[in-house]
Amino acid sequence: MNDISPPLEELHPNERLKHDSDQLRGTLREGLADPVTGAVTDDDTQLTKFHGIYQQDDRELRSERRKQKLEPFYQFMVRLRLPGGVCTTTQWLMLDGLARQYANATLRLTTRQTFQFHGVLKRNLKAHVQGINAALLDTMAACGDVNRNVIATANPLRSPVHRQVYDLANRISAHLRPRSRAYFEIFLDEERVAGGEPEEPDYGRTYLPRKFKIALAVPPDNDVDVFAHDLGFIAITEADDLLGFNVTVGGGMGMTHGEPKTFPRLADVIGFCRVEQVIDVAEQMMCVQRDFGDRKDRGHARFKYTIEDRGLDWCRAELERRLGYALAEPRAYRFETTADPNGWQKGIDGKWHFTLFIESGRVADRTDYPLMSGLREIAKAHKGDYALTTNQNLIIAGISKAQKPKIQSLLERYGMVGTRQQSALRRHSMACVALPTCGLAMAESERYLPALIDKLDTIMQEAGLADDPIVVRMTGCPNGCARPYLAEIGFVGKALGKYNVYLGASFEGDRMNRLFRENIGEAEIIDSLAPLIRDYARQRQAGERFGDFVIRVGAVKPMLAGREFQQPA
Ligand code: SRM
Ligand code: SF4
Repeated sequence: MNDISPPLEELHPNERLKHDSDQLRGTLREGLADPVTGAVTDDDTQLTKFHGIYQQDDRELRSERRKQKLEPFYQFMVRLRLPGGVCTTTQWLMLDGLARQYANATLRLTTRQTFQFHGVLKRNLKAHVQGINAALLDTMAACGDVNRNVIATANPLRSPVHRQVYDLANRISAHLRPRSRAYFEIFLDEERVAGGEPEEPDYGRTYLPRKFKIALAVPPDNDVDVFAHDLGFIAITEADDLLGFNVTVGGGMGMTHGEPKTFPRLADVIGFCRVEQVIDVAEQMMCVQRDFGDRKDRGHARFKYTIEDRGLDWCRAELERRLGYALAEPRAYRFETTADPNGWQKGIDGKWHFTLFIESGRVADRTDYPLMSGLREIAKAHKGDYALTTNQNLIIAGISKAQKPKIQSLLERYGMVGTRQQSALRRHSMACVALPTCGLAMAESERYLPALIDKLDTIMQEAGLADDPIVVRMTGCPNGCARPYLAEIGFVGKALGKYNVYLGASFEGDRMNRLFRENIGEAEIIDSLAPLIRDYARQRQAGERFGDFVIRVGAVKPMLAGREFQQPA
């Protein structure tokens, strides 16, 4: 049971807020019904997060509305809990309808394998969540100081092992979901049961010190970036049997510019557990962080800092004490890529899967590319699954041989294949949301990276590298939502039009990059990267990746440990 020791007064104010929230209820019910403002109270904005909902405002309208003496244009971002990232095509059609009815007519596929809606007004919020509920989906614990959406190597239809791992992601998610009925009462009009409810079994009244993230990877794919997570499980298989998992702890991407005590950190492998031990390990590891994570300083509250402060040996011993058994020694494994496959893949059961690259995960209808309509038509034709990837892409999964020509013709009709063949560089790129909705963005990301890729593509083509993948990721601030410190080329926003450029992560996702140039604009980005790309074309060794090349030629030093991550002043 969560029994935090120092008096609440000595802790971060959010601890008191959680403690006094009546298990995440606060005054949300009243706040949502208040027609005078488009916002909820400051305290309630913290609590909506635990229900998967963020209050935002359109940042581009701020000054105009201030001039007109209007409150900011408040709106809500709504994030689904979708462990393992699969929905049926029927569910997709329902979500598509909700996006057009209540949100900004787009669906946003995230780096954690789920959906976000943007631009939902307060007056529509309940109806929107009820629509999600009607699709048998929910937004519980998609944000907040809890275990977040559990991610897994994409597409459970790929093999029985993928299916097992997907099922485990769902079981972990269900097991670690808050038990409070607040969500049901606030959004789904459930009556509160008289006599109160028991305290959360794992979370207590103050939940976790900070968010907690779990990923499951099936080698050779490291699409989930398993080392970027608080807790990770790397599947160990033998002759297509799942034997268990190597357990990783202490990964995280977020940092703050100019604050050397904050840094991204790659997780360490601490042992091996059997399949039937996974839920137990996940629960106990989360509870270790619940009890030892920093509740005074939210900038130091992620599990990675608990581990840096106390050490890996301590972490493993504390876990094993709670489990009542020891983890086994880690087993051998090998990752080859963090990328998704491209286009058609034949599954082991003769079914087909089509991976569609979705630029920055944004599903929208643009005049030159009616992607949202196309995916709607495919969803109507394909009675199966859509599997989201942690690279913000979409897999149309489990297509029969007979149905394949129909899907292919729809892909062509809506311009998703053929003329829209994307370069390898673009297919390996990701950008976070950033402006105009993200309140923390310092620079553009999703709206800018495509144009920068156009320019880098020209250099790549001229160098004869049109088909060579380089992992490129951009974020609008150092929080790392697109995991930029694991990109061969990472851009991290510093100010409008200015980025820190990081180089030299591995293609397999097991080495972070290092600062290459600080606070530069587009012209300098191009000028500094073009010669390296050209040299890469001429001087690379057989099979050498760009991230390895830049280290070999001395453009940056290799990263060895999180603590060494280079923080500019
Ligand atoms: Fe994130 C906060 C978007 C994955 C690290 N993230 C935010 C917020 C909610 C901004 C806010 O707090 O006001 C962003 C909402 C923007 C918007 O308008 O939609 C936001 N994060 C995203 C998404 C949508 C990016 C995307 O382009 O897909 C991803 C949604 C994931 C999901 O479905 O659950 C997203 N965020 C990540 C990841 C990647 C991952 O988890 O694999 C990270 C780095 C990994 C990690 O947690 O260490 C990440 N987001 C953060 C942080 C920094 C946390 C830290 O330890 O310092 C923040 C800020 C915070 O928590 O204070 C943040
Ligand atoms: Fe917003 Fe920063 Fe995350 Fe981008 S990385 S979505 S700018 S918090």
